[in-house]
Amino acid sequence: MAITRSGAHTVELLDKLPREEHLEMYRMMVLIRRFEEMAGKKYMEAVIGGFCHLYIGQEAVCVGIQSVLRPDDYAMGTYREHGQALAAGMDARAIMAELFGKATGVSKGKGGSMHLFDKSRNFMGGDAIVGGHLPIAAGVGLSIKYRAADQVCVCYFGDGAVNEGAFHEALNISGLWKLPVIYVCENNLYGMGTQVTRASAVPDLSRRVSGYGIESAHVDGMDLLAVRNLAEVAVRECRNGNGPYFIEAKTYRYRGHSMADPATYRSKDEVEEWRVRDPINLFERQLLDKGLMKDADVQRISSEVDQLVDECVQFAEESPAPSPDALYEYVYASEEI
Ligand SMILES: Cc1ncc(C[n+]2csc(CCOP(=O)(O)OP(=O)(O)O)c2C)c(N)n1
Ligand SMILES: [Mg+2]
Repeated sequence: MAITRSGAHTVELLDKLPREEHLEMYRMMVLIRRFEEMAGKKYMEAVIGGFCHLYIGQEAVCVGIQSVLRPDDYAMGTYREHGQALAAGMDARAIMAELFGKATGVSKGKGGSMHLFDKSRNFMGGDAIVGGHLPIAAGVGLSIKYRAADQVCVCYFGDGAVNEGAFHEALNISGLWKLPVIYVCENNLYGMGTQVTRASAVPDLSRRVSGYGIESAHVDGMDLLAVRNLAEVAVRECRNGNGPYFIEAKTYRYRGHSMADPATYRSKDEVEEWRVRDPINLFERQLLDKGLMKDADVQRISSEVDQLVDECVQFAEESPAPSPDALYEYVYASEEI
């Protein structure tokens, strides 16, 4: 029988975790924000081509989740996966180079923004098909179980994916076979321009999995420590063989669905209401109030991150485009990645 419950209270985590861990999570959220602002700028300059979906506003979700994973755990996401890839420890320079379509990119310039991949970090990619990677996550979960390992696989997706057939097939088999997969639904209220209440018969998404015997919970996705707290529970359950686990993180994207979307389907007031609870500002305030961070730390992290993002752009600009000979490489799985 599935249980639905809200994320646990989080304030104790402020005391419990070492200061360095807090600062690293803060730094990662700032890096994701600045990296994406730069990606948006470079897209508008037509330096980045193809699609580009920004994660700005949702940073606390992936940083909170990834912060409790081990390096040998797996993660995968949608086309909105820059932040998840960074939080999984992938090289920011190689991610930017991928966005620029360069040979030094994480997918050798063949994938672009929606197909970031890194075997060394067990990041199994972005995926452009809504719901398409959920069965893949179930497959990774099956491989973990088959090997009797205690890894977990995190699968990030949006509120739009819960209405896809692949979602229900993946959750059913995961529930039946007790696979160690943490399904993280980032409910940012919209699938492109369609509000979740206009697309889902049951808009309380954490209840949608009750038919599959999967434990589920929802959490304030703007509160980093709330996300981390719930992620700890989910990871523990999955490592102990009590998976899968479903997390609904209630969050918001400030930008349009993609760079091509002026977001006219929602009011400016709504965006501003969410910005008041900006995840980076909220966590910064918590750390400053607790004395875990000083204004000088904020300045230092800000300039270090800006420098890194500038290095990313320089690296991407100076990198070569893939050679025409590379066109047929990696078409078949036999080649080493
Ligand atoms: C199977 C499929 N149907 C439709 C699309 C077009 N499409 C791309 S993104 C998207 C909206 C998905 O919204 P959601 O799952 O909430 O994720 P978000 O973009 O909000 O992160 C749609 C319909 C697609 N890529 N794949
Ligand atoms: Mg959405």
